[in-house]
This record gives sequence, C-alpha cells and structure tokens, in this order.
Amino acid sequence: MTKIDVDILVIAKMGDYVQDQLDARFRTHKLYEAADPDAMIAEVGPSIRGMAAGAHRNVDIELMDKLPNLEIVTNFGVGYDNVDAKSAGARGIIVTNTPDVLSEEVADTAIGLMINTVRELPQAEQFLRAGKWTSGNYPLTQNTLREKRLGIAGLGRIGKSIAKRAESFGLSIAYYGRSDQKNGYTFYESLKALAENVDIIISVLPGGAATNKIYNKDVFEALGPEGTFINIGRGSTVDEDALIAALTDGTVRSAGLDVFDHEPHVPEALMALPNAVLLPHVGSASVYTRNAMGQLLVDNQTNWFENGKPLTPVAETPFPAK
Ligand code: 8YV
Repeated sequence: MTKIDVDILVIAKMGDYVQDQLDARFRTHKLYEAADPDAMIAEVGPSIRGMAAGAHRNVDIELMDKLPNLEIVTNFGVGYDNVDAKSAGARGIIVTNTPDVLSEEVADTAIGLMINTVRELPQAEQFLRAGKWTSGNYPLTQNTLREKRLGIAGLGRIGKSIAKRAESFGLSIAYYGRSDQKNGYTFYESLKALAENVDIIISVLPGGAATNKIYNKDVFEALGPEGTFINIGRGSTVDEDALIAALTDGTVRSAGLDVFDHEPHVPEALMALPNAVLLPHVGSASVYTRNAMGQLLVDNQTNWFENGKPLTPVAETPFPAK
C-alpha cells in the first residue's frame, strides 16, 4: 500500500478495520486518544488536510476554524447531522458519508424492531425467562401486522429497502418525505397526515434543525391509540417527553426505538414502560456492514487525495461544486 503524504485527524474511535487502513495510508493523528485534545489541535492543526469523523462527534465551525487547510471530512455513518456540512461547503470543504452500504442492514433492523414491537416478542421472551410459562400462556397480543397500514417517514434509500420488505408482509404502504415520488405508494405532505392515515410509522428521518422534535404531541395524537411508532432514524426527531406521555396514557399503543435524543442515555421513564421495545442504536451494527461503511470512509479519503474525487459527497458539498 503506497503511503500518501497527508496528515489526517481522526476525531473518533473507528474500529481496527478502519484505523489500520488509515494508519497504513496516511499520517494519522488520533484526537480521541490525546490527553490534551486542544494541545494536539494547536500543534498539528495547520498540517491537517483530511478528517475522519464519526460516533456522532460534532464537527462544527469552531473545529474547522482551527484546521485552515482542511479539504475533506469523511463521516462514518449515512447520517451526518454531527457535521456542519453547510458551513463546510461554504469553506470549500468536502463532506462524505456512507450511503447504500448500510441500507439493507438498517432495513432488516427496522422490520425486526417493528415485528418485535407489534407482537411483543421481547416481552414474551422475558415472560418465559422469568419462569411464568408454567403458570399459563403469554397473553395473545392485541396488535398484529395483519391488515395494517404502514407509513414510512423518509423514503430515501433505507426507506425504500424497508418498503420492499414490508410489501412482502402484505402491508399497505404510505410515506412522508420531501416530495411525491409517484412510485405507487401513497404520499402525504405532512407527518401529521401520514400519522392520521396509518397504523404503524417507521421513521428513517435524519437529524438536524428541520426535523428537530418533529414527532410531537400532535403527531402522536394523530397516530392514535392503536398506533405504533418505530424509530431507526435519529432520536433528536422525537420529543421524548411527549412520547413517554403518549405511551403512558394510551395516546399511542407502543413504540420500538433504536435511537434516542441523548445516546447512550435513555430516559428512566422510557425504560420503565412495558409497551416500548428499546435497542442500543444497532441499526447498522454488524461486522459485515460496519466494515463496508469503514471501507467507504477510507476509499473516500484515499480517492480524494490520490485522484481528487470524493466517492460519496453529501448534498451540501456537491462535487464538482455547483
Ligand atoms: C451508526 C448511523 O450507528 O449511519 C448512521 O447514520 O446512525 C449508524 O449506522 C453510526 O453512524 C455509527 O457511529
């Protein structure tokens, strides 16, 4: 492997598969290992031309200001709400993410979480493990996927992979998103309208200012007492207090959540609810898929410095620039 004469700042721990490749190709500076991160940035900041970001660590203007020769930020994850991509674009800094390679894995997780939530499989397992089966059967679930309407919020690449799977379950499919894709699924212009017209919402919405706490009391009321809310997008899209209240007083029936507002902290009140199925942000978390995401990060970084081309630039930093 040829060494590339470039300094890279690695701001979050990436896993050996990624880190080893970055170490082999570049001169890496591991901010997450620095005893004094400010001192490291002061020392190496002007030499840094690439950054590997991830683990939801923020890349804001303040940090970019300290790296005057930064050319590219490669983010580990399809979501990049941790990176101020608009400001990066204004400075001519490319931002890349890891689309496509995780879509199928995240769609699998979304469907698994939906079935677990609707059919109460984790609760039924706890019942068995607690030795309660010998005293009687687990109660029949009030909820089912039969004859249900699924609403997908965010019909991008992951949303479409979910829709493909959901079709085979016989679910009718509607969606909310930026535009009507005229693809045979029913489109709703507002989240509230989607919630009013479906039994289950699976949310794939990204984080950021436009979606902050977009799932509020009104949306949960619209989803209604037989409704189920599944979130594998970003926790910041949910008013968690409103969701906890809705699950507690029966405004909605149940929720399955893979993402939370203040990860890895999950509100005690949510953990105490029997009608919530909770996962520790494992949507893409298989070795296979995380390695594919890592490879794409490395390839973006390498292609930029070897060929002057990023592979998967985000919308705010198009290449070539518009
Ligand atoms: C990862 C994700 O958990 O891709 C995303 O946007 O949320 C997940 O696949 C995360 O990026 C890893 O830090």
